[in-house]
Amino acid sequence: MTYHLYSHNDLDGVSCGILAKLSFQENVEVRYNSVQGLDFQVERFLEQKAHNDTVLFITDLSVHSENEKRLQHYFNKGGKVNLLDHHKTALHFNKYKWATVKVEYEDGRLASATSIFYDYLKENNLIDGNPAIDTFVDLVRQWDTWEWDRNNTIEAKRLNDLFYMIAIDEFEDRMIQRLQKANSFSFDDFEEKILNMEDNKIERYIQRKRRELVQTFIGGYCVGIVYAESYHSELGNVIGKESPHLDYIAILNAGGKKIAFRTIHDEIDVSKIANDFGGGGHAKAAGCSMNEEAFKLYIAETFPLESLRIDAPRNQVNLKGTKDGSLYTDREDHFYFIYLNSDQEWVLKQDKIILNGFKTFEEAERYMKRKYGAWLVRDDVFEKYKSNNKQLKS
Ligand SMILES: [Mn+2]
Repeated sequence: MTYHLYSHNDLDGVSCGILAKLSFQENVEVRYNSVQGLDFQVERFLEQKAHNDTVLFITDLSVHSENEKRLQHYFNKGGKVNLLDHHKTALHFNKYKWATVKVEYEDGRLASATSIFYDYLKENNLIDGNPAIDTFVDLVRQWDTWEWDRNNTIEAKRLNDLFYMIAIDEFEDRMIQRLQKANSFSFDDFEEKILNMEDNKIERYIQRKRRELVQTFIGGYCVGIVYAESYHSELGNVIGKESPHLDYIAILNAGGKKIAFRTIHDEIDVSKIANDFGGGGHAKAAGCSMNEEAFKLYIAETFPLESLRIDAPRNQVNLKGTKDGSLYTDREDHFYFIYLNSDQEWVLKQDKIILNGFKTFEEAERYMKRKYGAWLVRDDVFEKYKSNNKQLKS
């Protein structure tokens, strides 16, 4: 028996290829495809390679309706084909005997192509499972379904980082060697080293990018805008957490004419915003192509804006949320002071004028940052301000 496996060219898809090679060794031919490339491969298979002694696996992808009919015809004539996927959009394939599409397990975990394929191989006694493979498959599954983010499974993110840092062939070889013999899954010294280098690189990139952030209002939302071609998830996460007053972050790739939207807020659904521009995605991560309207709103109109200054990072005295008060300034040299008064109310003052009272420090800061784009001043500015203004709290 020989095997053909056509799979997606991302971590989940390639990990199906790795499991296939562990199971079938030199008897499997594996091809990785983009979403668009698969149908061509399948047509070519049916025309040139289909054989009674051949099993076709399609994983992490599904075929268009023409190929769906061809595969059903092929199956009816005794052809051996298995389509294994986890995308909601492929659920209708479950009507065929040759397809298994599962989005979620009974215990609530989300499924990935690799986890479904592993289940299949185990059920059919085609693979000798071991704890290393179990862990590997689960890391891939957590990455692909974004469960790693909620569970804070950093190893899953690092596995995907590694996947993009080395060639697919090398990734396959490394994983196959490791999964054949190990009782547990871990990165080796070389991988740890390049992953740490990559982490540092991302860290520096983000430090630079957060100093280029501009803030504006678009469609009633307070938006942070930054130009970046890579590390969108990391950027969206760091900027979102550092500046929770922003409803979402728009990451512009001017060369690629694309916008990515990210939010950390549960009450905001960026897929709706992407949808307004003909794009789509998930509630917390979405994207669209840059059409004329988006270009005007996100690039042309924001081009004259100056970057947001970041809050002083190394203060000992002027800290956020202290009862005695935190001092900010803005581009027009106003000072903003947020403090707790004797009625246990957080007061926001602009220079000597009280603007408003708030229940929490966070609300006061959010109001000020959205309206004035102010930033926390350094300790030395704070000390000077204190000596010039003896009665800060009145
Ligand atoms: Mn997948």
